[in-house]
This record gives sequence, structure tokens and C-alpha cells, in this order.
Amino acid sequence: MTREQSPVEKLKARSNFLRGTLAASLSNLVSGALAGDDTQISKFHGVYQQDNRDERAERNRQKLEPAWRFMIRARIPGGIVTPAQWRDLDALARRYADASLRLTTRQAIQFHGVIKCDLRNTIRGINDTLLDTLAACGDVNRNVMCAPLANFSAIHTQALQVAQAISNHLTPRTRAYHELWLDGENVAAEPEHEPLYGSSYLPRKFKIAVAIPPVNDVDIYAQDLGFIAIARDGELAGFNVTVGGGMGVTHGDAATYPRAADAIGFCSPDQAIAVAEQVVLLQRDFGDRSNRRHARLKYTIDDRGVDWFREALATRLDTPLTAPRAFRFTHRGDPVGWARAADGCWNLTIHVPQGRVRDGDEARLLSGLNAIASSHAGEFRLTPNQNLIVAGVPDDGRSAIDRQLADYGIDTLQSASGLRQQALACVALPTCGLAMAEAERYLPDFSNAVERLLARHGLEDLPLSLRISGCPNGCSRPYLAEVALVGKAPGRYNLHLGGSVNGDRLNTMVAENLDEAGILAELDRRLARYAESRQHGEAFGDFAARTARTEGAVTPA
Ligand code: SRM
Ligand code: SF4
Repeated sequence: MTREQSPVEKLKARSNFLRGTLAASLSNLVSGALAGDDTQISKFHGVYQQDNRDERAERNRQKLEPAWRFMIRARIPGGIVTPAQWRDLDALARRYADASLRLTTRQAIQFHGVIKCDLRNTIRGINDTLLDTLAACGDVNRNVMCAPLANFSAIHTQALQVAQAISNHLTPRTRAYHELWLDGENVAAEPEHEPLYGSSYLPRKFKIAVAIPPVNDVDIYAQDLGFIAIARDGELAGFNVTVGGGMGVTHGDAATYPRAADAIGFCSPDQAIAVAEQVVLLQRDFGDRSNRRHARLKYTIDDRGVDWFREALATRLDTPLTAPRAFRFTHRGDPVGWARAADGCWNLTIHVPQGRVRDGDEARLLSGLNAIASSHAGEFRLTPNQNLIVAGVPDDGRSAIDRQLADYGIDTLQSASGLRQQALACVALPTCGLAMAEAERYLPDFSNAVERLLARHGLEDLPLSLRISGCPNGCSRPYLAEVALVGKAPGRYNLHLGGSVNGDRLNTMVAENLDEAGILAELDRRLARYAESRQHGEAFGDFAARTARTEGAVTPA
């Protein structure tokens, strides 16, 4: 039985390859908002309509239109930005956004607080710097991630090339993007055609990452499609292919769940694009287009089985996948500070709290990084942990950067605890329309509280992975953390424990709807038990998973 397509499916199909009525919406100067349907179509162009939720009630009381602002996401495959691009993005953020650059958990950059009449100028500015925003959001393949560091080995270079080639291959071909944001005119000389996606694009967002063992910083098991680089004699032999990862959940809907991806085989580097294309096409053809909560690849695979998926893929590939090869992931966090790379240069990984690059009272991160970008000749690399690497620094370039860091108060951030260096928080309030609780703004205080607990139990140096998401959509990939808070309501969270250090195991919810006192009491109890009865070398997440049954869950508040 064919079920009726969801309204978004119908909207995509009639959008004329992502035009909708966006041109009219942008010309309408009466409202700061887009027309209703255009708020869906604009996502494919990297643009989200939002309002500042801190101001919502007061504006409502004054019977004013919400203070509409836009989030623009720039797509940055592999997270590589030149210093010149960084400076251009910085200038755009100061001119059109809220003077901050937000590094995302997918190695991209978001601008927040752009008003409608500045959308075109901002997107044009991003394009002028040779980046774009097309397909940063929407039901298409999103920013392709690639492990950013890997000691700058030959493997990294090859893996990055594959990631960027996949990204290019899967970028939508619609000319609507140029028409709407760049040229301002209809350049469609011939009928539009999306060779891969078709006129309805994918049933839902699609995410790809390339991991380079032993680091799983891209969280490969959270991705719809993953490529795990396998090395042989210092060269890239190929990739283990994973499918069906995903985090999004809806509270109270048991049919939704996070899922860790399955390894389905191994492919050569030359096959990677064909594998990516065919996995995307399988999802295009078999994904659920009637229910958006059931439309990710993870559900397509669970509904039909991994074996079905593997066989269906084999029939579409010229050369089938072979058996996955042996490899080992050891960790996910970024090594903050200076490290020498395989090419002899230095990399400086700078901890960016919650990924927010702005000038604060203590550290003037935006201005400091701008100053470094003015004189640095290497690259900036964005990490999946929302940090930034100043990459390719020669021996004699280090001291100047150290001085710049000190001048702008940034050096203090390097002394952040292991907990903070790898802690993640999604944006959440005030901009995210789906947030149920704080995340980015709450992480610093919550980290303080957890650090006090760790100290109480003699665990100050424990490199615990802590993640907060303001709602169950899981943008900070919380279900793969050792400790995670998932927003339920203002000031209330579900507590999840038991992810592994290398990110290959989902955690479980141990307590529901707790306030801060409840969370800290629960963590205190479990950290005390961990301190007294852990096995030699056992991580907290492993302990929590091992003892889940005996430790039990608390009664929901
Ligand atoms: Fe996300 C929706 C922010 C990574 C799962 N995500 C959103 C929106 C756009 C809210 C909305 O739809 O109105 C958030 C914008 C907030 C704001 O004000 O900026 C948002 N997601 C983010 C970012 C910025 C979080 C961050 O703090 O870094 C990340 C941007 C990544 C990027 O550059 O492309 C971000 N989102 C993720 C991830 C992590 C990942 O991709 O590795 C996930 C979990 C993995 C996954 O997709 O399963 C994720 N975001 C979601 C979902 C749940 C999808 C689902 O399958 O149910 C939503 C809601 C939706 O799509 O309906 C969502
Ligand atoms: Fe918003 Fe929820 Fe994603 Fe956080 S997890 S950014 S609250 S959608």
C-alpha cells in the first residue's frame, strides 16, 4: 500500500528545484519573515528562519511580530578554511550577523542573527570567498566531514580528497541558488534537472563522514554513511563502509531512536564515490516519504534489514564491497595545544568553548583568530568537536602565534580540563526553535559542577566525554557520550550514561526529567561507585554500561 506523501514532499516537488516563492519572499519588505513554505525551501540554501526566544514573550506581550532573524550555515567539506577565507567570514559576521562565528559539530560555520534584507549580501559574501551555503541544510547530503588532523599524513591528504570529491558529487545541481542569491536573475536556459536527487530530493537529511583511525573524532557511528580509512604501508588502501547511524529521537515516541551505524564492507578509494552515490540513491528510492520522523536511512535499514541493504547495494555497484578490514578506534577528543605534524610543521589546536567564536570579556577569540589569520600562511581546520586547528605552522612561526594568543587572552583556554576540551553542546536557546532546554549557554556552569564532583572523588584528570543537547534531536551527538544531558523542558534533562570512549556504543537513559540538583546527585552517586569499584583502566562510560543493571534508573520526577 502506498501511503500519502508528507506535506514537505509535496512542497519540494512543486518548488521548481528549490525556488518556491523565495524571490517574492525576499523582495517583500513589509515583514522580516519569509512566506510559510519558503522557510522549508530556504533550508536547502543553508538558511533557517529563527527568532530570538529570549525576546519572544515580551514581543508577544507588545503584540509585535517576532524579531525574525536568520541563521546561515556555510558548508565547509572536511572543515578546511584558508586564513583569507576566515578573515572574510569574520568580516561578514561583524557586518551582518551577531559578531560571532559558530563552529558546528559537522565542521561547518554558522552565522546567527542576520536580518532578511542582509541575507543576499551575506550569502554573496560567503560565495565571494569561494565557500557556499547550498545543501548545508535540507533533505540532501550535508557537509561531508573528514577527520581534520591525522597528523597530516599521506592518508589524511588522500582521505580528504575523497571526502571533498564525494561532497562535490552529491551537491545539488539546481541553478536556483545562483539565481536567488548571486545573479539575481533566472539563468535557466534549459529545463532544470537534478541527475541524482530528482525533483523531490531525498526523504530527509543525509550525512556522510570520513574517519581516520585511531581517532573517531567524526563520530562515524552517528552518520548515515561512513568511510573508515584503512591504511596499508602508509598509504590509503580503502575504506570500511558503515551505514545507518543517526541520533534524532522524539520524546515519547518509541518508534524513534538513536542508532549506531553498521559496517557493511570495504571499498577501494576509487569506488568511494560510486558507493556514496548508490547508498544515497537507495535511500532516495526506499526512504519513507510519508512520515518525516521515520525518514532517515537508519529506519530504511531497520525496516528491511542490513542484509537486504547490503545485497541491494551490491546489485547497484560494478564491484561489490568486500569484507570489512581490521582497524581500531581509540578515542574521539581533540589534542588541544601544539603538536608536530608528519610534514614537520606544527598544528595548534585551540579549544573553542561550545564552538562559539566571539569576543568575550576574558578571551577575545574572534579578534585573536583574525589577527592570527592575518599573518598565518597555513590553514584553519575546524574539528567535529567544535574546536579549531591553526595548521601548518613552521618552527619559527610558533612564538608569534603564542604572543597573539596571549595578547587576546586566548591562552587561558588551553588550560581547560580534559572534560571541557571534549565537551559538546548544541546551540539550543535562544536561537534554535526546537530547543526545550539550554545547552550552549548551560555547558560552562554544568562543567564547573561536574568538575567539582570529579574532584570530590579524586577523578580530576578523568577525560570524561560530556555532551548536552537542548532537545532529543541530538545535534551534539549525545547518545554516543559517556555522560549526556538531553533537554526535556526548561532546566530539566534526561540523563544518559554509558557511551564508550571511542564512540562505538550508544549510551542509555538512566534518569528522566531531572533538574540540576537531581542530575548532580545521580552523577555523584555513580562517580563515587566508579571511584571505589572500577576495574583497572576502566573508563566511566564502560563502568556505567557494565553496571547499568545493578545501578538502576531513578524514578522520573
Ligand atoms: Fe542539528 C535540527 C543545529 C548537527 C540532528 N540542528 C537542527 C536545527 C537546524 C533546528 C531546526 O531544525 O530548526 C538547529 C539549529 C540551531 C541553531 O540555532 O543554530 C541544529 N545541528 C545543529 C548544529 C549547529 C549543532 C551545533 O551546536 O553544532 C550542528 C550543525 C551541523 C552542520 O554543520 O551541518 C548540528 N544535528 C547535528 C547532528 C550531529 C551530526 O550531524 O553529526 C545531529 C545528529 C545526527 C543525525 O542527524 O542523526 C543533528 N538537527 C538534528 C535533528 C534530528 C534529525 C533526525 O533524524 O531526527 C534536527 C531536527 C530535524 O531535522 O527535524 C536538527
Ligand atoms: Fe536545537 Fe535540539 Fe539541535 Fe540542540 S539538539 S540545536 S536544541 S534541534
